[in-house]
Amino acid sequence: MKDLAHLLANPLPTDRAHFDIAHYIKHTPKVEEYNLRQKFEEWRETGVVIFENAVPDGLIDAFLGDIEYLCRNRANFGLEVEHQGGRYPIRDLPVDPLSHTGIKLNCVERLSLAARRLSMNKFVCGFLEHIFQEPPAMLQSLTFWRGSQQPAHLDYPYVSVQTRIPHLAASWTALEDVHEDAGPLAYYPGSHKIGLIPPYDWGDGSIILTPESPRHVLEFTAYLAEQVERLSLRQQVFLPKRGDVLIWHGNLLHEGIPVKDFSLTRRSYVTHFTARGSYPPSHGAADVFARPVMQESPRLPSWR
Ligand SMILES: O=C(O)CCC(=O)C(=O)O
Ligand SMILES: [Fe+2]
Repeated sequence: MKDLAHLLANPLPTDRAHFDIAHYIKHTPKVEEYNLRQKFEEWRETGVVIFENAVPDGLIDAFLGDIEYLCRNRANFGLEVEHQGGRYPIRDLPVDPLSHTGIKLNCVERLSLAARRLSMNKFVCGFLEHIFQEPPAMLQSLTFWRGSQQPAHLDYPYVSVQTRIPHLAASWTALEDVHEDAGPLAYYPGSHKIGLIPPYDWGDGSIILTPESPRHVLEFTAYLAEQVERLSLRQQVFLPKRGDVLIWHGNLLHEGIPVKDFSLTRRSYVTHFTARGSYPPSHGAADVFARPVMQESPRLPSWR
């Protein structure tokens, strides 16, 4: 069972108290285009780093082209989509996949080469290699056309296929400039620190949500809202430009804030990562480029 003892026994190596950033940076042979020490310190303090203008424009265009093609031709596709608590093959979604807030397209990388390339961004993967102290492996992606309006949460109770639960981080790529009324991403700097928010018990000591969990997501949401109040956590809204990428720690509290103007899109692409050594063997290739394309589906334009 994944319980508190599992959490405590498997921290990220760089979250261990004795991890010395200055010593590590002095001895790593990897040279980065950015100030690694500064980014590392920001990460430790806030649980977030941001790389501006980190994605080539053409790749974003190719990805958006794939999504538009997929949605225009959705009768031919079975990709999973989440909408109002339900999961549907995209061909059966009762609404236009690009029309409503809160809709998530799951794992488009199964169909889109552009998605795989977006996930394996060099800044993201390079930085995560420092954080994990081993190469990262992509777990899954989520594509948003509009704001998610998802209340403040932590990802690890939901993203829990990795063999060591704390070996988790995510990247959030802006596919357009994000307007403050479009329901941007927000986060609570510093909330990732071990020992600050006590891990939530989903029942019988489980730290992850399972189909048998007696606790409901709404109870988790209420618990986290209490913690925000108790710890006076400060919300930081992220208003990126197209091509900016934010990486968050797997224990960082974050949310999609309410949409104020429903005419606005908020196109973004999220990838969850684990360390290669925590990638579940049952999930096939750890290298996303070695994974097969989803069967019985036409290829999206970026493969051609
Ligand atoms: O983009 C958002 O609004 C929230 C995304 C999120 O929480 C996630 O993908 O884990
Ligand atoms: Fe999340």
